[in-house]
Amino acid sequence: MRDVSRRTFLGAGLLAGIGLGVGIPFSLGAGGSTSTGNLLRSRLTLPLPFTMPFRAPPVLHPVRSDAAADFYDISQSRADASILPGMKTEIWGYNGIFPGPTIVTRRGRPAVVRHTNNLPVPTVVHLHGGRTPHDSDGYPIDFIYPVDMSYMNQHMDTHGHETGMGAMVPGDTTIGQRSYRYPLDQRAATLWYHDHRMDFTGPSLWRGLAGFHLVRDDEEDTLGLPAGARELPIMITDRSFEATGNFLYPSTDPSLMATPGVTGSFVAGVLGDAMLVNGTPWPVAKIDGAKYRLRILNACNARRLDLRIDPQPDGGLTQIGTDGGLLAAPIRHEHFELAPAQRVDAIIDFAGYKPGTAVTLLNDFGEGNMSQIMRFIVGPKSRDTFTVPDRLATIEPLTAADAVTTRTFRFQSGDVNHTKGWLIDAQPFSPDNISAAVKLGTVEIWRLIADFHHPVHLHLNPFQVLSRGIGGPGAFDAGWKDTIDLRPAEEAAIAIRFEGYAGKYVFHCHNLEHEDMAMMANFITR
Ligand SMILES: [Cu+2]
Repeated sequence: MRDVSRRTFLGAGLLAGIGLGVGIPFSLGAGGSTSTGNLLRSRLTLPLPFTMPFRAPPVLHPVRSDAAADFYDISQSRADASILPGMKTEIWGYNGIFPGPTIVTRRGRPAVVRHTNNLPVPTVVHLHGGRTPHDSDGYPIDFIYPVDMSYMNQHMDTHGHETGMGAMVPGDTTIGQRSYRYPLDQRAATLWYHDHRMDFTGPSLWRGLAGFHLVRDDEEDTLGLPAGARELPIMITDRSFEATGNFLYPSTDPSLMATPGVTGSFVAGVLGDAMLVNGTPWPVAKIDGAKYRLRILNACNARRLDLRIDPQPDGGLTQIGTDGGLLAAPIRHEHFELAPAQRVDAIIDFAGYKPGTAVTLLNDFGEGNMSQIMRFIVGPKSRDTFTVPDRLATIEPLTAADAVTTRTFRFQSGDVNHTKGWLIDAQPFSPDNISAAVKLGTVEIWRLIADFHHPVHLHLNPFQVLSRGIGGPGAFDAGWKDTIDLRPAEEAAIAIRFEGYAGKYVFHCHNLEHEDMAMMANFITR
């Protein structure tokens, strides 16, 4: 039955013709291609950068706690948000806000998050970077159907039966509500939760379904890292807007019920022309002259970022962590490349600037206003006893010698049913195909080969980058990753230690347009 749906969207969405070297739009920066995607221009005048105040998402408190877990409640709902001055933007938000509330938990303390779907369409929640049992991992067809099914029923009646929800074999579904159980027996790290519904993840995140989930632990606590007002979550999303102030997204089927995908050249990826940080366009933050911890997440659908602080602070951008938590030792960078879904945990020392200095977080992969992200206005030098330690955490390095097997996966465009799509090993995603069966407790090497930019994400377990091409890991590959930034015509090798839970999990491209257009596959653990 998946074939029906897949054939429909391939016919409708990809007629523009993707092929190797033909018709793939790239966003070009000074150094060549920087993102695989196409710029979508807003139909209104965007605000000037650095005119709106920075805000952090609120922290979500448990509704109750017992000896076994903390319990949280989230309502996925539509709301009118104030994103542009004097306008309303309809969002889909966790608790009706974008980004959703931040969940903060400790290693080994389970969290149970009950999501209620007050949206018109089915949803799925994935905790990105979470080491989670299969039934709470947000498998793409494990839908939470809406509390109110009227919109779904209406669209199934008109055109959904043959091609959309009606043609799909659902997974483990619930109606209205689902409780996700997260053991969180894992290192402190910057995780995030977001929608993961098969074929429609791109438009769902674009409308706002994303939030931070921070895990803390004793190892991190011993470092005395900047905390409280000096620990800033920074979720970067590019977006485009309709003339009405609503988000603009080029869905083939705006009902998001039947035909997946996006129109025309946007099959390569949707790049917005407004840079939002925690839902605010180009915000400005007033800060102390002191060291800050910035947890930066690239939550863009397709846009890669090249972060730089201007003027350069003392010590540059000191990286202390990555997707999977703290590095073994800090790394100083003058700039930092961040692909969609990746995180960088960084210490920035603002004490070296004269009070009143405007310090800008830049994106050297962007042009015009998209080359800027946010601004800090530095206040007076303030009491600060923190110094970055030489050693941060214990990380066991994985090597090829640890591996029991090597597998190869190719991420590329190619023919399916006489048309083109985004594929892994020439296969479009199907819940029924298993691409790898792995044994828990073993290490494997996966060779990943890309035609264009593909940020490849594995569920369940983090990995270490062993090589890119014939060289070693890149400058931004250190530590435990859950997403690797594969560049055009690049091959990389990663080492994964599979552990935790038996079940079926996905790996996929985190360019969300590629993911929705079938660049996803299953592995099973046993
Ligand atoms: Cu991709």
